[in-house]
Amino acid sequence: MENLQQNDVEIYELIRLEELRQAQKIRMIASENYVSSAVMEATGSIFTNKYSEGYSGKRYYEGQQYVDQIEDLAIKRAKELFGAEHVNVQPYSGSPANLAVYLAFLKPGDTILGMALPHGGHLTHGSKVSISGKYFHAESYSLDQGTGNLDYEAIRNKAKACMPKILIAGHSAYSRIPDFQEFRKIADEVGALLLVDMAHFAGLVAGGAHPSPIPFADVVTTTTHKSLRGPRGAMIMCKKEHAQAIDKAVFPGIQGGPHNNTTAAIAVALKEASTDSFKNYAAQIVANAKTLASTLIDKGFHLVTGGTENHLLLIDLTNKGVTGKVAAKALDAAGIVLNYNSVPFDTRKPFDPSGVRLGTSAVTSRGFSEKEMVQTGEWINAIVADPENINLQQDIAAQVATLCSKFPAPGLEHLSNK
Ligand code: DSN
Repeated sequence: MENLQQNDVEIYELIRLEELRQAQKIRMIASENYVSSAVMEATGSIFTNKYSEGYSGKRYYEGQQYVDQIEDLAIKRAKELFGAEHVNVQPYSGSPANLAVYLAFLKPGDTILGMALPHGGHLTHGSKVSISGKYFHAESYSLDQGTGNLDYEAIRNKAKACMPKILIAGHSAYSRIPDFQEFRKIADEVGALLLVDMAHFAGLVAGGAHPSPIPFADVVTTTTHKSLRGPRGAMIMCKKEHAQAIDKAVFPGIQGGPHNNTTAAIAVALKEASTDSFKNYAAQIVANAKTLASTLIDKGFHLVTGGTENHLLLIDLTNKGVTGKVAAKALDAAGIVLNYNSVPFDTRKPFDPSGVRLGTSAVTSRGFSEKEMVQTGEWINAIVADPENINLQQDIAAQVATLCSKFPAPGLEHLSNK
């Protein structure tokens, strides 16, 4: 980055510091990952210079000879990987993707039904502070209070009571596999479209480590940068009959020109995600999450739903006498980065909730396996037991950095021994 160093040393140095942070810490924010150098190169390519409102073969500006080819390739690869009938790769990220789906099928005031945010849903699934809850009549379903699992009879009853136009499945903080067939049945019983937001587990679906929602849903949205390990972006996949409505909603409905550098990088990530090594990666993400879950359960941690079937764990720390925020900050100081998170039926506020959420997509990208997960669980246990102990945090942070140096993260291999 010689040019950057010369032109803007402040930004240059901050990027170098962030590289070190990502190299030396155990990154367990469930929505984050490390992209390959190939994805990074495409993201930083000269396609960032090009405008291309419209779709392949029907653009509003000239000079699209190569843009059309990258967008066509990204779409073809997504269709093959996920078995989708129609794919739009232009949404800037997950929130605009979901908004485009609402614009395609709803009028202001229409009813949507999604998982409540404090129970693991996403802001854009109808939270009152999001446009999805302000412009539409948003109803929500909760998890079963006893098990922490999805309760399909409760969802069915809620759907029959509010008759949504769109039923939303998918989540940001739920560690089990949804029954997409059951969601389909409920949607059909009330005449709703079924939208599945698979942003968190798209990589697991791509790698065969999680059932696919594609055969059951009318529309599936996903970001491309979580377990799928691509650039910051999103895709919408849908049945052919909805193709025109979705495309019109993305452009010109809510967006202008697509970010072609991102589209190029999505295409690269989709190629990577169709390899056998990505299948192994997806399986290892889940194996790592299960190992971490059992390590923590053995140490008396209370995991919502009692465990995990995907990449993430949601831990209720109430029995440990520590809030999620205190634990998250202490763990960050010890080199283990995660986020504080509400747990279902939380009695605390979202900015200082009872739980933490963590995921294994990023650490698995750097090669952590079961042994490192057990070690990570032991460190988490030690910090949570004594969250004010600065010496302990520093001691563990040094051990974390040593461990990380043995597992070079994709794109940061040159820093692994610093
Ligand atoms: N912010 C993402 C997450 O952390 O789950 C969802 O958009």
